[in-house]
Amino acid sequence: MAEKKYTAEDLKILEGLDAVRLRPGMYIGSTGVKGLHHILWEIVDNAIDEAANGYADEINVTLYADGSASVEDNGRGIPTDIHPKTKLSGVEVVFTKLHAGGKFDEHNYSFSGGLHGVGASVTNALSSWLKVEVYRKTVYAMSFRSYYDKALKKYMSGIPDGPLVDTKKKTKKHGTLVWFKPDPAVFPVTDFNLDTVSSRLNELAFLNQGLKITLRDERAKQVIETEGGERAESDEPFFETYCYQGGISDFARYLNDGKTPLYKDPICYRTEKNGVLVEFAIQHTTEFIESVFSFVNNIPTPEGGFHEMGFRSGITKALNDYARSSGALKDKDANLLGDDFREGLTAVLSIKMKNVQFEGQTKSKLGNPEARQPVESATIEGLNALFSDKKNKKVFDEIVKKAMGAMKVRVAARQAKDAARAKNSLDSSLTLVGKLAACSGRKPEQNEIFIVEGDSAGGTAKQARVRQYQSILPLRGKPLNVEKKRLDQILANEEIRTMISAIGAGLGRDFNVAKINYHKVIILSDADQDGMHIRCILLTFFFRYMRELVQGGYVYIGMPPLYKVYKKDVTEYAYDDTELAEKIEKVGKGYQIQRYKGLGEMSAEQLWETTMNPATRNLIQVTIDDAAEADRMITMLMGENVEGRKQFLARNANFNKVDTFIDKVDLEKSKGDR
Ligand code: 28F
Repeated sequence: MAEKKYTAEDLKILEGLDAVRLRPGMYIGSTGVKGLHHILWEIVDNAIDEAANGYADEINVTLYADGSASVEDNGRGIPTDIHPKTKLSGVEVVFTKLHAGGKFDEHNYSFSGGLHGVGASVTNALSSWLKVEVYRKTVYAMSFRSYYDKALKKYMSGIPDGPLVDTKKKTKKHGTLVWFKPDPAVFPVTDFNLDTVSSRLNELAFLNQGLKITLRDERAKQVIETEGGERAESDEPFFETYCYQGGISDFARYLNDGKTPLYKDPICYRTEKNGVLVEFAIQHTTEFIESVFSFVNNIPTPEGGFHEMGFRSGITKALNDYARSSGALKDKDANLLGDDFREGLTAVLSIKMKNVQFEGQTKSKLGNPEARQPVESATIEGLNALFSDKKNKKVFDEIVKKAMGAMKVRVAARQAKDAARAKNSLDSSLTLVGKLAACSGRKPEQNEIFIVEGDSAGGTAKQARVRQYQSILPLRGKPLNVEKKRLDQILANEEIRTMISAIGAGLGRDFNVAKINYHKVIILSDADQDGMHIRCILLTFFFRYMRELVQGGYVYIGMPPLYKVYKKDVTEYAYDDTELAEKIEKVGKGYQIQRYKGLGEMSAEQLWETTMNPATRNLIQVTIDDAAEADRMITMLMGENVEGRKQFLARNANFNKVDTFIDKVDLEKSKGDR
């Protein structure tokens, strides 16, 4: 019997909005802060689609004090007529029917439906209320709400208050407005994060050349500069506009703020190959690390995938060809490696294709093998076209010169390493063993390593630890700031080498997260300026050279308490000033306060209880929410460009250095994490 097979995607359509309520995670990943923003992105995506199809050029997003958000585009407006088959208006279809994968009709040049691609109905199902206005000569309006029906004893999700109505009010506008309030019964936290929203909208503006996106946050005040150059709050709400005539070329420039480019304008190219739209922008700098940011259908793919592979091999092939044709490489010379060409490279790769498949730990890796070849040939074609133009000769000669330099360092470093290994391999391994107090257990999932500021705190931690699963690595003084350092310089640093061998999974492109010895790498430094600096330096190192360690959520920041509040037989610890007030009240009359100036002041027992015991400690998990923003931030804060850093800090003066950094690296606080 020829039975039609239904896939999971088909089933999603068959199910109603109740299913979304029942298992929100299936549709938006989680009901945490990420999921909350996801329902905003579903609406924004539809507006972006309308713009990508050429019908809209402006999108306005507003965040309101009551927790609601609105999105408006100036496109055609969602169809208001009744669909003959469903007997529903286009608006009702969009907000009450689940759409799987390839959104809407086939004729549209639409590539959305990325991560979940379930559409605006999911936003409706997970909102307390949602209102739509469509501007098509007159204003059409429809609203929906979710509520608990006592008689039916069930939750009603995204129910229309009535059919779509033509209010007959004349309008010169055209487009769609969607206004919704995330349901607190679904989301434990319903505050949109201004930073998250603004960086994503900014990114979308880069990815959609010429599109004007505005963001207004009525919960926040606009910060203005007074005549004296001071910063102050104005009476106006926060407002920002993002619009880039240069598209991803402007994106590359933006990422290179604070770096020194090797040539003035990014190299960029755009073409379509076998149904894949490929766009890239490249600009080399005097830095040593590579920063490639890739996107598929406007969705970031920090874990890479087949499109990035094609891009990398395309660059290597095309630039080796150029190096030979320009005479920089002679017949007898070996080809340059991809790594050589990518030293100091900043690149944005943006592709659009149908039926995308995301894979990997964080579902942010493109799993479509068919994407590779089109991207590779588009990259080669683009670079060939650009370097056959005489006026670009200087640019390409600079790139080859930089790559030749990288190659020479690479060869020299290899020789030095081999020589060193042959001479005193025993020596170096002994010093490594001396510093690290390794745990006895052999299960990486259970093991943790504390990287501790200072030998004395390191000593206390060694006494306090449970040696079965806790390793201690004390750091003497400030570790090396790896930003702006070449790999060979970084490897010359003993503390860094110790960390690499302790973690045990290699470094840089060779880093293999499957090999890590610890599933918790915990940075433990004092709660003062020096401690924060050390924390920044270590995070920079992990971000640049063990990115997957951070992406996988294996990096944590240990939070020692700031105060001990005690009397006779009660002791309480406070981790910040608000908590201090609470704890004083709790301990009551006759309390005493000790302020910890550093980890070193604690006894082994205290350190165990407050900072190391999984049942009672505070750990902050470090994750990367927005790799491009984090990269820019680190360049600004950790690099040598003093002027750039000053400007950056002036613009972000409300936060101190570390707060800004950490904000971007998105922290989740967990008390008692086991
Ligand atoms: C603020 C969020 O959602 N904008 C949208 C359109 C335009 C069309 C459309 C959307 C109707 C039933 C498929 C118009 N005219 N912004 C938005 N703008 N959806 S969503 O059509 C969806 C169809 O199912 C549109 C002609 N074709 C399409």
